[in-house]
Amino acid sequence: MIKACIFDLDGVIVDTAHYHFLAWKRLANELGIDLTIEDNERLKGVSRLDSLEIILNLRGISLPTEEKERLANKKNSWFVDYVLRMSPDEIFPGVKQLIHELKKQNIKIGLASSSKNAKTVIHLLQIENEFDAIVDGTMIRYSKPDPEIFILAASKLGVEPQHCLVFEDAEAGVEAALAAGMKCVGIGSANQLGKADIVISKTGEFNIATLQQLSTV
Ligand code: B16
Ligand code: MG
Repeated sequence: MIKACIFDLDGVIVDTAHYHFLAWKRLANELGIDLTIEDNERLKGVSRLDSLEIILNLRGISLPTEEKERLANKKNSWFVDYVLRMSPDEIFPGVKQLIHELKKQNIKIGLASSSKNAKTVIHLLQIENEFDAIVDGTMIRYSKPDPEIFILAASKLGVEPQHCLVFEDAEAGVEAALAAGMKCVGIGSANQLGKADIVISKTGEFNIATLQQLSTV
């Protein structure tokens, strides 16, 4: 039985994934690297420094830690410039309604975002009070595909992992949810997220009537 739904943020609740892409592409271009949309898929759900490492590896570049931190901070300042202009009308259609429907069925609601900016984003979107528990990139040691973030979210919600359903747009996030022993709805394309229990193209398309069909326990 599903007792909690845990939402990823970037790409599931709002399209901050696009802002991450624009900021990483700008940084990559400064380094003489062309970052394609396909390359960007590998950055989704992955921590800031791990994302930079993936970009540098595209050209076999290795840099000292201090320089990597400087570059990651630079990317983050561009990302934050986009974020600070966000407003509640950027929440994907149907997401707030879905959360409200789930709550009516006594389903607990969690947020599990690898982003250290997640709290700023949900504050600007005016949805911070929708969540029973929030885990962000400042609270974890290992980023997705490690299951740590989802295990911590489940424990804060007081729900066992096998009773949790995760909404994720990143391959690394789907892997993390499954490794945590949870069910997972992939948001995006079945080509990339085929390991998820079901894949839908948009979060707002989730049919709440199918919720318990996803559960085997
Ligand atoms: P930050 P999510 C992830 O958020 C993004 O998908 C990923 O692209 C980003 O690198 C990561 O957060 C870290 O973000 O640089 O803001 O700390 O999808 O887990 O909500
Ligand atoms: Mg995401």
